[in-house]
This record gives sequence, structure tokens and C-alpha cells, in this order.
Amino acid sequence: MRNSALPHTHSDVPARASTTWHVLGAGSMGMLWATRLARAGLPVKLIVRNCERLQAYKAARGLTLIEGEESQKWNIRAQIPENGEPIQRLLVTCKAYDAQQAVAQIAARLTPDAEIILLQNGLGSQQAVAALVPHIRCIFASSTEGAFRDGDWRVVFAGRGHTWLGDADQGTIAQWLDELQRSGIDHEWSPNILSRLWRKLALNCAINPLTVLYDCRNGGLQAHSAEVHTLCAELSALLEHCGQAGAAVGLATEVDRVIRATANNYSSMHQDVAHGRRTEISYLLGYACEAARSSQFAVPHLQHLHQRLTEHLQQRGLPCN
Ligand code: NAD
Ligand code: KPL
Repeated sequence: MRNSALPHTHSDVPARASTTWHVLGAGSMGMLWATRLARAGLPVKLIVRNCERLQAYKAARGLTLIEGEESQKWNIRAQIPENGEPIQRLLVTCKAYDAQQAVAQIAARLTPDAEIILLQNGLGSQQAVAALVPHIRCIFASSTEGAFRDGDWRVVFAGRGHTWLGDADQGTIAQWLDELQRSGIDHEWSPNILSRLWRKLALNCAINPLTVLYDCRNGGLQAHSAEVHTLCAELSALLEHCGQAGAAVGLATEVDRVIRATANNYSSMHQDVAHGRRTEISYLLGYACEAARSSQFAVPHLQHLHQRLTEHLQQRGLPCN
């Protein structure tokens, strides 16, 4: 028997009603995801910091996605964290250092069957959020897409890439991946997302801090290859020690490849420092050094690099956490 009140797919199987994507953090990645989900006709709501930001957003009348020559505005609904509406699917797109506090602000709104998707770079913030809401399923993501803001409520899709998603507790595949497909978000379910995140962290530790200290583009590190390789050897040993041997395979070769492939780019950490923005150091190099310290594994070169970077940030009046 068919219930004509229900929406049907082409095969007459009753379609799942779409769950609203609540996007927490309307920065580069938040806007990039929100606009593409909205473009696919999916229900999306932004959660902005406060009433002042909500007023500013309303005045702008939507988010603008810029892709090549094309620019399109999407009038996505927005709300503040204090809104009482229940949240069943939460995409967290704050910086790693803001994620835990941002989720704490809306934790009471999460339904018992809610899912949180964490899009932060590095490691540490995801575990902090998961510990804050132990009854809620947390899905970790690692993305090579690139986006930046060229104005308030405007995002430029600067680099096509891929996003891996997975459950660190080996949970089943998420039921909503077809929605990412419909939205043109290139993705894949990863059965070992921690390995992906560790690998990206190691790449970032071998490249980003040195680009800041030598004030160079990624390609500038070709002049410091001995130092890069020493860091890669130490990072590989640390990964193996931390039970992430898979993430260590061919690390130095991949770091060399990324340096060549992105030779003209400034690393994300270099860009943060150049713009006087806080870096995610504690979730990258800081996390690696802390993992080594807490298991009494010696990483002298990484520790020295951490110390140099910390001093460099302090001298520029930037937070070193
Ligand atoms: P961003 O600074 O552009 O955006 C973060 C947003 O979160 C800001 O708008 C900020 O106001 C908001 N925010 C912070 N605390 C909040 C709160 N309590 N309530 C509501 N909003 C809050 O950062 P981004 O570049 O989008 O990066 C987000 C994460 O994605 C980072 O971990 C970054 O490393 C990672 N990432 C970024 C890119 C990229 O190209 N931008 C690519 C891959 C991964
Ligand atoms: O991810 C990067 C970044 O800049 O953050 C790369 C390009 C891999 C350099 O570490």
C-alpha cells in the first residue's frame, strides 16, 4: 500500500525526510559546506556566534559562494547558539581551538540520536568534543579542500580536494553520504580515520612550522631538505610508537611530493601568522610533542621545532597554544 502523503523516490521506495544540517561556525569551511548543501536543496541552518553576527548576516541577505568566475548567493537560515531548536545533525566548522567551547554552548540542544561531524585539522579537538558529549556519535573528517573568505559572508572555493569521513570507534558507515554526493562534495568513508588524521598531521608538522620560521612558500623548503627529512624520520618513528605504523609509510617521499606540488603556495600556518591570526599549533606540532612526552618517547627535533615556533609566535604577540 502506498501512502500518497509521503514523498517517493523514482523507485517508489519512501524517501527518507532530510535531516537539517546545523552548521556551527560560518567561516571558510562552514560556508563552503553550507552553500553546497543548500544548492542541492538540502535543509541547512547556520549557527553564528551571537545576536550581533546574526544581524550582520541578515543585513548581508545570505552567503556568497565564489567558484572561478561564478558567484552565487544563498539565503540560508541562521540562528544563535541559544536558539532552543533541537539539533540532530551538527557539522562543526570552527577552528580546532574553538570547537570544544562551541559544542558545549549547544550541547543541550543535541537529540539523543544526534550525530556530530568534526571538520577540524590536526588532532586533539575531536577527542575533546567526543569526551564532552560521550553519548553522541562523533564522526571525524579530514579534508584537502581549500577555501578562504574574501569578505564577510563570502567564501572562495580555492582548491578542489577530497574529504575522508569516519568513526574513530569503528561505527557503521554514515547514512547520509548520499547527501554529500548530491551536493558535489567529493568524499569517501574511511574505516581508519585516525590514521588519515595522523598522516595529515605529520605532513603539516614537517612542512608548516618551517615555512613560518624561514618565512617562505612551501617550495622554499627544498633548500632545507636535510632538516625536513630529519623531522620526517622522527615523525615516522613517533607514528609507529603511537600504533599508527600505516600512517608512517613513505612519509618523507610524500612530504617531498607535497612540497613540490604546492611549491608556490604559502602553508595555512604561514598564512595565519602573516595575517596575525592564531594558529592551530597545539593540535598539530603541539599534539605530536605531547603524544611523545606522555609516552616517554624522545622527539628532540620536534621539540626543538616546537620551541622555536613558540618563541616566534610570542615575538609576534600571537597565542602559542
Ligand atoms: P574560519 O576561521 O574561516 O572559520 C571558523 C568560524 O567559526 C569563524 O567564522 C568563527 O567566528 C566561527 N566560530 C568560532 N567559535 C564559534 C562559536 N562558539 N559559535 C559560532 N561560531 C563560532 O576557519 P576555517 O578556515 O573554516 O577552518 C575550520 C577548520 O577547518 C580548521 O580546523 C581548519 O584547519 C580546517 N580546514 C580548513 C581548510 C580551509 O581551506 N579553510 C581546509 C581544510 C581544513
Ligand atoms: O595542508 C597543508 C597546509 O598548508 O596546511 C599543506 C599544503 C599540506 C602543507 O602542510
